[in-house]
Amino acid sequence: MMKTKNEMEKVLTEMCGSNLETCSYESIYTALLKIAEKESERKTAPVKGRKLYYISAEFLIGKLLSNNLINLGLYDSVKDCLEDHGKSMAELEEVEPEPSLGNGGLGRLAACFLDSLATLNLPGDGIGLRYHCGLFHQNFKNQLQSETPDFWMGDHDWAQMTEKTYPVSLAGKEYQARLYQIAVTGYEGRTNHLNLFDLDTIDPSVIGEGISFDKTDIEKNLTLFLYPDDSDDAGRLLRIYQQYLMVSAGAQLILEECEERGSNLHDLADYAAIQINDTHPSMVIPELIRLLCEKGIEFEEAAEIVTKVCAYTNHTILAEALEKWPRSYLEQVVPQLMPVIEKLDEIARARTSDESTAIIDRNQMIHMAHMDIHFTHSTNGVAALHTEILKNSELHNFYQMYPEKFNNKTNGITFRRWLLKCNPELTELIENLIGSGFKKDAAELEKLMEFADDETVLKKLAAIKHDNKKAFADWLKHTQNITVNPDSIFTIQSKRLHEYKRQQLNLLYLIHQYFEIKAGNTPEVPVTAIFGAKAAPAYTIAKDIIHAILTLSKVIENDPEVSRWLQVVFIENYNVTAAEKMIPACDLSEQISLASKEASGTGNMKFMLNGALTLGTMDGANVEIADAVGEGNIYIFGQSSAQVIRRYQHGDYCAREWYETDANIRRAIQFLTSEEMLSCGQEENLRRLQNELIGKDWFQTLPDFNAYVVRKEQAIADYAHHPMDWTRRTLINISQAGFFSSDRTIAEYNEDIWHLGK
Ligand code: 26V
Repeated sequence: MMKTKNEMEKVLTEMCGSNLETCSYESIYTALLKIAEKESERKTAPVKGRKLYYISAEFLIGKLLSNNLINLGLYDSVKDCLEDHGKSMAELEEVEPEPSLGNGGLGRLAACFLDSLATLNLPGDGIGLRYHCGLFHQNFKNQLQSETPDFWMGDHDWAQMTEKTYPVSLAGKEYQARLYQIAVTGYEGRTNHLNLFDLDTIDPSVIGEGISFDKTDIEKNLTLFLYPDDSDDAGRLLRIYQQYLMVSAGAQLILEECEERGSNLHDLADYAAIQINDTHPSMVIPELIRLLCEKGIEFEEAAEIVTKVCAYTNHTILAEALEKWPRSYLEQVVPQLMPVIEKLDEIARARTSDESTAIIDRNQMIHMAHMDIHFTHSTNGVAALHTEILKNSELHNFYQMYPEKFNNKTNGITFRRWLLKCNPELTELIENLIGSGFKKDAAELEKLMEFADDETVLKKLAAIKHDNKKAFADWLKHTQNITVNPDSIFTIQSKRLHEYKRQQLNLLYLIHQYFEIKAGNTPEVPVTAIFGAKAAPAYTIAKDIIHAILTLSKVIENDPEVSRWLQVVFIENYNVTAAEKMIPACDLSEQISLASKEASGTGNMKFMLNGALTLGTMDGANVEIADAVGEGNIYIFGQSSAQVIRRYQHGDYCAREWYETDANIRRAIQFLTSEEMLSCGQEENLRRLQNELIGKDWFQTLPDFNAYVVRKEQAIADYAHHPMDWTRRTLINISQAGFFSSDRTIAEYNEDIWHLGK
């Protein structure tokens, strides 16, 4: 293994076939990809005992080059060697396309988990789909979002085609699912694999305008896109096709591997643990039972085996996001599963007379989460509050039936990508202060507390934040031609666009701020409000919110009186790569979902780890962040989850009353259709959003508005007047971030649910 710079130089020069000064970044990238692949192969190890299969429709892995080089211990020698030859890692990284195989938190969590599994030397592979275009590319034109396909697969990517194929029957026709594999390198750990299935027959020429395509031509379109909007029947059916391709091929792979390792299938639970990531892979339950029965096992035993093998994670309490399929859809696409699902429904009904827990309900809808809870041994939520809400309200009837199955696993993030990779300066400072143990044992960050009052350290920390803000500003200029002021306070809200996440609350605040500045009440320091968010293509109001923010950004830009103090920036095509640039540059992290609605959030953890203070509601993992740092080191505001749940139960929330009685709220909402806004934006979109906020406001933005304004103004004043204290509090946040390492989360899953072999 070539550890030193000189060894690396020799190998690279040989592979690139010319002097490193003159060869292209593309050829260096291809050479490094091969080197990393070879090195990671060396670190694959045989499996003893139980192996985990993490099945997920999404793995938002991000770019892999730097991550893999760091994990394999090659990063420094590559970086130094390239620098000697006038080349930079930053430019090299630009060559690699980002695999866009996820929507947001759920997919990114799966990627963090794979990293932690390999780092902890645990045998655990991913199973998913190889989407050719992944999630759409977001474009802004006239302050509106439009979508185009993202052809992320280049000639050289990390997914290696294998000879393995598995037959999968879809709507009575047999298809061959081909296995591709991406090596998952652990930080000084073992190599696992991400197994992605695909068809050889996919044909991008069926794509029409934007991201539209003929949704009926399965052979050509099945893995073209990450689940397209399900607003029409063909789209919903396509999702079932995708899901079954994934679970059927996945189940065959699992059984094959376990039999090869000596399982007689009756003892499958000694060889395999399957984690079902949300309900998208739930059909793996009936599919495994079907396959086991085909191999001669009795139905009841097969159902018991599968229950022992499988565990389910719930990632949302939004009712509309809990998948249920009309029976006729499954009859059409996967008729072979229907007898199995019917029997499972009978068994579940025999356990209880409670109709609300049925798998097939009276309207002939099939509830995937219900099947998961009945036929797995574990159901977990992803943050303490979320799990409590599942137990006490959303899934209360199930909790009463199976209290022993319910458990919490608070999410986490991998520190390799979200600290070592994205914030090398901060990593170095931490290493100089407390040694390098924190890279594998995140709890060691706590040692930083010792420096909370050390002015020299705090000054260094503040300088690093400033450097990161400048680097982010350069990146913004270079990629999006936007100029921002690194001496302003950066407030960032980056996450999928959804009404429950309440980007519209931030928008209303910014309008409020606009009026205040006009009235001479300028903030203590200039403010740069940054957003990053994609809206689902069919989610009209979400797109209207983007439009309103972009329009406000223009209005302010055109108004020198305001733009000296306030700038609104919306990053186009927010993705993992953009997140890696933004997060280290953030001062104030906006985590402002309606309490009870955000299952966990993981961006909140990334910002905290990189030295931002959180402005947030008591929702998801914010609650645990607040507990960890203490109330003086976080800005909490808004209704509690209990208040929100009560309001929903009483059904007595009336947005219009708030609008009519509160002058500030009224002024902000009215501004949406003001002359200023209409001169830059579209009346139809702005008016629709305005009507939504006054007439419905389902996610209760208005009751939290005033508390939000007060807390945010306080944060901005603190930042401006007490910079040293601000930095001290960011240090406390960093020191308390250890709990939010996905290494801790994975260790808990293993301890309580998987019990993997080593
Ligand atoms: C899915 C859908 C699909 C159809 C319509 C509306 C809708 C709304 C939300 C979702 C979310 C799917 C699940 C998900 O991504 N959950 C996220 O999982 C993260 C990792 O556990 C967690 O941090 C986020 O709080 C949670 O929203």
